[in-house]
Amino acid sequence: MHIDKHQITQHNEQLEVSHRRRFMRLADELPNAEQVIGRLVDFEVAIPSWALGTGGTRFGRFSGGGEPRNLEEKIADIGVLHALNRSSGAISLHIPWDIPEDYAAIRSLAQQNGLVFDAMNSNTFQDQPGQTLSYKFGSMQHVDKAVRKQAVEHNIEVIKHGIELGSKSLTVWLADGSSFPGQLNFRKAFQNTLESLQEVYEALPGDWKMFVEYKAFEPNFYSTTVGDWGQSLLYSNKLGDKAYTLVDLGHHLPNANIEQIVALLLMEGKLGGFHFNDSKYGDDDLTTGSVKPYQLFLIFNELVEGMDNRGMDHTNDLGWMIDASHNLKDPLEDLLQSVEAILIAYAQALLVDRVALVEAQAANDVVRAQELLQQAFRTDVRPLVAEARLRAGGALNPLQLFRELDVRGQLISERGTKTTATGL
Ligand code: AOS
Ligand code: ZN
Ligand code: ZN
Repeated sequence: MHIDKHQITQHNEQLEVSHRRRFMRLADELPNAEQVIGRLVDFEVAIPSWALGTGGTRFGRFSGGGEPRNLEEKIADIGVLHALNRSSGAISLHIPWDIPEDYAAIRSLAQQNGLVFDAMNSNTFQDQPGQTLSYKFGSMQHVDKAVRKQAVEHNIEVIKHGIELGSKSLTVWLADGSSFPGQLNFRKAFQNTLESLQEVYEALPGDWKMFVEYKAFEPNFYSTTVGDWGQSLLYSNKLGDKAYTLVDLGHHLPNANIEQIVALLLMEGKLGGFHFNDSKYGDDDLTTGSVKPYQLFLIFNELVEGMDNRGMDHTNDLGWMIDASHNLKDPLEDLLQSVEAILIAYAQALLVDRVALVEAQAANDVVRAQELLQQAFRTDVRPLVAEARLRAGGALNPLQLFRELDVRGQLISERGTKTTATGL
């Protein structure tokens, strides 16, 4: 499966006239349309290798067919997304689900698809075939030093794969925690985890970052050893300059003020990046922006505020990634929707009149401040996002073209209907 330039051009020609009309009208009203478009063109969000297949739950899994059966096919899938939207030019691998057999071949395949390797992800939440010791009672927190050592060595192994592929970061998400009061000595669990993380940190190349991902609950339901941003920040501060906190939007207790967390982490220089998704209840891993688009906008508002004032570069400074996986939709269509939602929220945040906002805040003009945010959020920026994609060589309407070309049908005929992509 491969999308040709001329297929995109043809699609864009069909939509060009109506797009141009809507774009001109909007651009006319905005003081900074060109600046926003420039930022959108530069923006990339990485796609995780495990989001390309149907997720499933313990109650069942319904395969959609044509799912990637190996790393090569995962790269091809993301290549399709990137060809369509020009904003998905990075893949995030998971070890051991994506162990590359031939580094050079994988690197060149990624290059042909215009992709770079984003953060590497380790896995100490499942026992793998042939593994000597079990992670049933945790990995880096474990009471048995031998289990901790196994977890550390696995992470170092993951770094080695990443070095070969040109990745520059390791994301550590630990399922460690406890499900019953009394099961765990919290302080010992923290100390063990810190020591284990320190050993991994020492193996990190000088130009690498380590992202410590927190999660409030699941698979453990009484305590989680990296349970919130405070705990993650404690670890990253103790580890050193290369360690950062990673915010997965689905990993908070209900109604947490994620935008405030983001603002403070940025202020501390400790925001590593994001796992974008959305949820109603918990770690639902739904399409980004599908449930709480205003929250997504408010997060981007803090990012624009905190990063632009420091002149930070959106493309290189943060690990932007989607972390989604669910049962119902075509995973590729879902990812196109997520990327679009992220670009929309980013564009809206770039529309906020910051000078006026500072004035309103200084004057305690609460109504005006709120109006300024809502004015930006309620602007339909889709023509700006489409224009950015057009200029970057992508499709005006990626989802429509995906369907017109029957990408899924082609993938099914190449790969079959009974496919299972490894992933969560
Ligand atoms: C788990 O809930 C986390 O979101 C992880 O970031 C991720 O889904 C896992 O590490 C898959 O590799
Ligand atoms: Zn995540
Ligand atoms: Zn998660």
